[in-house]
Amino acid sequence: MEKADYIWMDGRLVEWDQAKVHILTHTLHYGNGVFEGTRAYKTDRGLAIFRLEDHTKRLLNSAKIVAIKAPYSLEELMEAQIELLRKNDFDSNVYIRPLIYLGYGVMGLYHVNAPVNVAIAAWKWGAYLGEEGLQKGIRVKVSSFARNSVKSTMGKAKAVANYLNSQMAKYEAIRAGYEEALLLDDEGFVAEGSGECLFLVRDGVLISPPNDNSLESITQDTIIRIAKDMGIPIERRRVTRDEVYIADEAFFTGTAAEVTPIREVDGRTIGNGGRGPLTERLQEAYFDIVYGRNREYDSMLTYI
Ligand code: PPE
Repeated sequence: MEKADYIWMDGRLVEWDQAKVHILTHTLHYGNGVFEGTRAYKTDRGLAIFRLEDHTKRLLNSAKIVAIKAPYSLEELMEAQIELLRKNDFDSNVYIRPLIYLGYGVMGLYHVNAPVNVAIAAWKWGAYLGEEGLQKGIRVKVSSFARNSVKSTMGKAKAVANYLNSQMAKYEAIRAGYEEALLLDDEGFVAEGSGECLFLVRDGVLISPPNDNSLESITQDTIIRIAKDMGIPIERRRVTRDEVYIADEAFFTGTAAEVTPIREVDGRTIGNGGRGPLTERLQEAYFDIVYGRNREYDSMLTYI
């Protein structure tokens, strides 16, 4: 990865190479921590963070869910992210990664006495599933791993521990020659990708599963708002894997993945085998918004 100058740690800007933790950091051993992934885009009016407040709210909600007392307020965390981007003086798009974690000083599973630390890093991160993926679409495999069950984990939290499952699904998909995994829930309905939500298009209708078994995705919400504004009919309902196979179009959404078309699932070609027409329209509209080219959505941007 490409280094930046500074990382924000507990209220201080620390040089990138000095941003270290103790080996007995609680989160490293027991996996209780929460994070965000937020992008900032280089617009005509400078760098702008996309939906900063929504991402930061979700970070604090995640902490609440896993019973970590965040030591900073919403305003302080938003300000910290802005400060980090200003001090690093980036000349391109960046990805921002805030992390609330349990630090050094207490071991054992009873976590509430462990110190709570916060770090925010930002770095240049290009197309998550490749530049070609954004244009031509990616190949996806339905995972042998079920998405974390709501009976034993809490998927409304963007919790560090939830990502072991995502990692295993991603690893399996890549090893099998695909680019991304699609996870079903424990009843067999489509849940989400390893780090994305799924959309289908059938007969001009945009379909996305509800968030009972997926992260409450900010990109998914953005696409739904765009589609509403375009007058495109939207359905939030459960989807099975065979419905994905016969969709006219399919795509993934996520902060990192942005809007990535899906051209194949389990050896079945989706639609025309490339980026579908509605996918392309929504993708274009999404990029117009994040790059500040559509003033109607300017309230989603925080200019640095
Ligand atoms: N589901 C999961 C499991 C998920 O991790 C993400 C984001 C989403 C859906 C989409 O959420 P949103 O970004 O709010 O639209 N995944 C992040 C992690 C990527 C990584 O590899 O790290 C991201 O896109 O930033």
